[in-house]
Amino acid sequence: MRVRVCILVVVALCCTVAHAKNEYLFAAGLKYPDITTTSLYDCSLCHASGDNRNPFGMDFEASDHNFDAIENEDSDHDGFSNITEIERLTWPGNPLSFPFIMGTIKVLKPKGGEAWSVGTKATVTWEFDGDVGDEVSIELWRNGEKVATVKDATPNDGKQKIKVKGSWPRGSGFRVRVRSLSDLSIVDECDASFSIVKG
Ligand SMILES: [Ca+2]
Ligand SMILES: [Ca+2]
Repeated sequence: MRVRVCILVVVALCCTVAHAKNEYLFAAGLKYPDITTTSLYDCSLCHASGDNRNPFGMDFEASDHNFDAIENEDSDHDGFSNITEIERLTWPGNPLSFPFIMGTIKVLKPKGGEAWSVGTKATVTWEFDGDVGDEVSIELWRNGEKVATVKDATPNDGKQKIKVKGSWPRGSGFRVRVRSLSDLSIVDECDASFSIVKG
């Protein structure tokens, strides 16, 4: 009986100590549930080693353990705020860990619903974000199949006039795609289809 009580006391003490140490980690998990299934859900979120805090841990302590107060700080000075790093699942206390920013392209024009007349010039516009490179290609697609590469390579300046060719099929279901030449996976298509009509 005495042995069992001792074991219970030891277990209880261990749990209390462990709980005290992990209290802030539990709080982090409650605050940011997405991290709980990742390697971020660990003492090293705030600690470099043992009791030594990393920059995020130091800011967390200085804020009186208030995650909200340091979300917009960039504790490790890697150019990404703590909340951005936590949302992207990189370490907010380690400058060698930061989000990979993939470029994006968004085709603005044509919007869809237009009718391009053969022989006239149509305008394609797009915007981009992140590292998309200096040049893009412009492609004409119809019902999921590529009709033509309208421009092999044109400066990524957000605007290009293109001549509507008589050799292209006419009818509905056309879309334009603008694609990065430095990363062919960065591509966008206009939101809705347009028509090509006789000039
Ligand atoms: Ca950072
Ligand atoms: Ca970082």
